[in-house]
Amino acid sequence: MSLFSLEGKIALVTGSGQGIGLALAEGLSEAGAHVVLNGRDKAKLERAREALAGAGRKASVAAFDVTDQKAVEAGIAAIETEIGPIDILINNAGMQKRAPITEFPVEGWHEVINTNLHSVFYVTQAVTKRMVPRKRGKIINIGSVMSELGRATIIPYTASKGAVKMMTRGLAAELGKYNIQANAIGPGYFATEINAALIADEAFSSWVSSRTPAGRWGETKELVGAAIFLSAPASDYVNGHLLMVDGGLTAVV
Ligand code: GCO
Ligand code: CA
Repeated sequence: MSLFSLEGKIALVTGSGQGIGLALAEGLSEAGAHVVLNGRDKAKLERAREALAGAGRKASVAAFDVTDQKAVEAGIAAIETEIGPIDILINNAGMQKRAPITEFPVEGWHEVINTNLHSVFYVTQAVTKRMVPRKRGKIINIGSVMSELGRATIIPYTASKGAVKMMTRGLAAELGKYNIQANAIGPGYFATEINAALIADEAFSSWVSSRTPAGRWGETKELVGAAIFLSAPASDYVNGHLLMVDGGLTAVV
């Protein structure tokens, strides 16, 4: 079995109806995993599942709101009984809101923290309760270059992604002895739905290209290799690592 094969593995990717989550689900299914697509919009997930099935991939849908702890527990229990044991969890669900701290709406703070951080606690708790007795598993949290760097107008998002980095280290500390590897991926600037406004902003878009050694924005399929690596036996001795996929942005001034 190749060090990078996911054959026979079940992988849950939260927030995988679109954007980075869908790209990761497609990539893991190409590496052989049975992917479970998650989000709140069942119809959108069904369309994504049909597209994967059309390409001969194994895919299922588990629609539940990752910010609702009871729905998460029920959703994870249903996956494990109806589909099988979750081997790989990618905590990808996330959102972005931009405004200066002086005028950032309080409900916006709560929405970002609920979606980007509380969800990681709820889903990871429900999944690891079942992974620990099996003594195997892979947790991959989607952090960000903002896990390490600050940028004006996105303080709630940045706080959530810094916390995701530290949760990853805590999970590595606690779960390593059960042969569960917890790691994170830190995307740089990718052309996804949450960044549409940034891409449309000529000045910002060219700033990203000049600030990034690769000299360009990333394409979501360029995150797949890191996700397969951290989901596969190839990373069985990698714990608590935040793997930046950012064209070099965080490596340079
Ligand atoms: C922004 C962007 C960033 C990146 C994301 C990459 O407003 O600066 O949304 O937050 O897209 O963090 O990981
Ligand atoms: Ca660091």
